[in-house]
Amino acid sequence: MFPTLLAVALFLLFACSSSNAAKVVQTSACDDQSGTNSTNSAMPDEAHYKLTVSINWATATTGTSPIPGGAHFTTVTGTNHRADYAVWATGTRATAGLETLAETGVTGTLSSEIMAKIGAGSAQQVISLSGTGAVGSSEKTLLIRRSLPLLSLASMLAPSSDWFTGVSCVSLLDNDGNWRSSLERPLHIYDAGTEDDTNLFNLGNADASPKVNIQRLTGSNTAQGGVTVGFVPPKDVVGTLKIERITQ
Ligand SMILES: [Ca+2]
Ligand SMILES: [Ca+2]
Repeated sequence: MFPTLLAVALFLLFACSSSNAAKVVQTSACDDQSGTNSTNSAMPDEAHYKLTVSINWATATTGTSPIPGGAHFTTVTGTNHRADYAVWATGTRATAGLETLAETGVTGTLSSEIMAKIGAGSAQQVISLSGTGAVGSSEKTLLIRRSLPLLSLASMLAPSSDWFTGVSCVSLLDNDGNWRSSLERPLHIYDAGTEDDTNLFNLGNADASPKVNIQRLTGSNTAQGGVTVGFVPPKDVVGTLKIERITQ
């Protein structure tokens, strides 16, 4: 018994000391993981950031259709997290939480998924910003932990089948592990791959069968049900996300 316990203790000691001395290597679910493996100790462990979502869908109509009546964006939901967790990513299947958000705007399932990741140490907080009309903006100030520097957000483009906008794995750190002072990202339109798109800008579509990977809609591609998307790039951008470091 004793030699076994000693062996386990020695293994744990070695594992802990080696993880402190070397870079922390994580299984990555994110393309962008800038600064996540940096050992830059000069940077503060936390930073305040202001997020501003600015929407202007009025300039992002399809090639032949005006924006639909009642057009709006639902509550923006997401988290800041490690590279071993992607809330969503193009080329992968949507989670049940993203499917529900993209199809109905309801955020409860996605929030539960994020809560589970918070419990596992892979995410810090459920981030929620107010939704907007077809034109509008919404902002939020957050405290971000340096060990969880990647930002992911999603908001349903409504009404639509399963189309949404947002960002995935935007690092608030540069390659040297310094907090970025400000950055801006375009808000593209994505198809969650979970609902047929035959009726454009309509909630009354069938569940996708089979479900496919999340893809960015660029106008030149064809959505589920054989629908030609018809966006004229760069009009597949419905807004911008501005991320600014602030001092408090
Ligand atoms: Ca779809
Ligand atoms: Ca569905």
